[in-house]
Parts: sequence; C-alpha cells; structure tokens
Amino acid sequence: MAPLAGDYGLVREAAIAVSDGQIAWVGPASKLPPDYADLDLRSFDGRLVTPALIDCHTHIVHGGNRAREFEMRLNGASYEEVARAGGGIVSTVGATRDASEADLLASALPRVDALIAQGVSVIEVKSGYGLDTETELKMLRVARALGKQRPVRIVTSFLGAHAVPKGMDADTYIDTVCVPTLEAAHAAGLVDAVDGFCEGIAFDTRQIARVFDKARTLGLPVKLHAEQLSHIGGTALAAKYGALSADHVEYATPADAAALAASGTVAVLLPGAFYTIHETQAPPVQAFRDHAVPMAVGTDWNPGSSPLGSILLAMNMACTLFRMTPAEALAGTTRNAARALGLTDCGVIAPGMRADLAIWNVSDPAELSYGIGINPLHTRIFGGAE
Ligand code: DI6
Ligand code: FE
Repeated sequence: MAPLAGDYGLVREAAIAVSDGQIAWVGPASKLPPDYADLDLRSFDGRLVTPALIDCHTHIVHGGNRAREFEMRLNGASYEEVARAGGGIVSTVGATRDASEADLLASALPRVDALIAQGVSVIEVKSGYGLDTETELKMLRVARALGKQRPVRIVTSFLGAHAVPKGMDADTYIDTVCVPTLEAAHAAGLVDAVDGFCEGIAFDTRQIARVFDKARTLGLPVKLHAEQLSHIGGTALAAKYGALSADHVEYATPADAAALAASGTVAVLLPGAFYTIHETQAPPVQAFRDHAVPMAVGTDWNPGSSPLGSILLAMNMACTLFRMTPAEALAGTTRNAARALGLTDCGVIAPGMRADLAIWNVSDPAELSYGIGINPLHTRIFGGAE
C-alpha cells in the first residue's frame, strides 16, 4: 500500500523482516538481505499480507442502543424527524450519562474485540454522547482504557459539538460547556483531535469555528462531520482550518473537493450511515479522484445512524454503494485512514513503519471488499507480536 506503488503495490513471493516491533525490510523473498537471515522465520504459506486495518471514525463508547428508533424509521419517520422528536443522539446522551465508567468500558470492549478480529490495529473513538463536562471526560477516559485493556491503538477525538443538549441553545452550549470541556479534556491528556457535527440539526459553521479556534490555541488537529445531510459549508470550513479529515461529505461539491485537495484533508466516507438512513445522495467520489483527495473508509460505528461493527463490510459497502474500487477501499482502511488520524507510522508496509499486519485467507486483495459478512482473517500482528 505504499503511496506510489500503484493500486495495491502487491509484491508476490514476498518477505517482510520485522525487528523491535517495526518493519525493517520488505520485498521479494529472493532479495532478502543476508542481515536478516538470523531472524526467526514465520511462513504464511502464500497468504496475502496487508497493513493491519484502521477504523478512523467510530463512536464505540456509548450507553444503550437505539433499536427502538430503527423500528420508528421503518414505520416511516426520517432520521431528522427522529432527532427533532427528542430521539436520536440526545437519547444516547441520556443512556451514556446514566452508565457508570465500568459499564461503558464493559460495553465497548466487545466492539473493540470485533474490530480486532477483523485485523484492525488502530481505532479512532469519539466522545460526544455526554454533552456535559463530566460525561465527555468519562467517555474519553473509557476510550483511553480500551487501549490499555486490548492490544490496539486508540486515537481519541473530542466531539463535544455533536448535539445541542436539551434545555440549552446551541451558542450557549458551545461557549459555556463545549469549549471549557475541551480545555479540561485536553488538560487531562484525553484529546488527540477535535471533531464537530456541522449540520442543520447540530451546529453551524460559525459555532464550529469557535471550537476549532480553541483547538488551534491548544495545538490540537481538527476534523469534522461535514455535509452529511445537507450542504452548509462544513467541508470548506474544515479545509480552511487544515483539518485532518472531513467525514461523510455526501453533499460535498466539486469545489469542496478542490478545497480538500488544497488543504491536504482526507475525505472519510462512511457508507454504514448512508445505508442505515437510506441516504440517496452518494459522496462525490469521482470529484475526489479528479482532485486527488485521499479517501478513507470507516464504520462510523454508533448506535443511531451506523450500528456497523465490521470494517470489512464498510469496505464492501464503499465499493457497492459509492463505487469505490477495492484498491481504494483498502487504501481507505490503511494508508488514508492513518492519514485521517495524523498517524505517520502505520497504514503501509514499509521500512520504519510499525509491524501492524493482517494476514488473510484470500488469494486476491479484491476479496477483502468483495465478500459480504465474511471474515477471512488468518492472523493479526500488532507491533510485531501475534
Ligand atoms: N453523524 C452521524 O452519523 C452520527 N453522528 C454524527 O454526527 C450519528 C450519531 C447518532 O445518531 O447517535
Ligand atoms: Fe460519526
């Protein structure tokens, strides 16, 4: 998956030398330098080896579930109607506030395990179901704890600007709760990046800009849920702030794609949400290609719009629903997903990278996106260890 290797950059009959948890060498086995002859040999019998997968957009720490709402939608209500009727994100906020830290951790661990079982080595986890200081910090502590309890890297995003809590207007919430909570979470070492939900049912660009200004002051990178349900300028705002990623982007325009290209921002495509809410506007994949905007793919695993616990199914959906190619889908869960998280030490198999690898029972890399509900993982290697 090296950037200039073209398509998958597949090397047949390959060897990978791993030492001290890092990749030391990769290439055709016949050219393996003799320096590595002393290393223990592990044969994978001709299987495909890829970088371990990266889920760069999840909300896996949350209380409760929203199966009831799923049922409402099937009885005719739209996602926005459910949200305006006091359901949606705000109902998960109640359940998350009520859950103890131990309960939140216990409910998130099986989600982490499900992703690890599909060869995932890095998971981004967002806050945003607290909407008060105590619960936002609680969610982020749980996210950090996941990375201590399991062999996986967790990258946190502060998503205080996710929804307006009941009984408060959006501006008051941003200025008196969200921004001070960001400061507190950052002071506690809990924040790797700052996210927001820029949408008619959430926050406008001016409100998000105030959160981003604070992020900038704190030296934190930003990312944004932008243009998911409508076009209100979130993608341009993300580009203006040099965001790591703009996520969803169904309603982004070719001009937005040009702006993302200029700012080096990754477009993170989330077909699980598109599928769940019966969205009909697909993201402008061809415009992203034309402008060479890097595209990533994530699960958006959350209890409302994307109860999707499979990164492989997200890849399949990205191909079938968004017409991404299988090579783009794999880049979207490896190289470009790393970039969407600001990580430079993973996502490709190259010297100096972490030895985070996935070994698959497939003979062709396109099989990873082609199968529906099939998990062909053979072995996951995390930091050089099986
Ligand atoms: N966009 C989404 O798809 C999720 N959050 C967001 O900002 C939805 C989260 C939820 O419905 O609970
Ligand atoms: Fe999301």
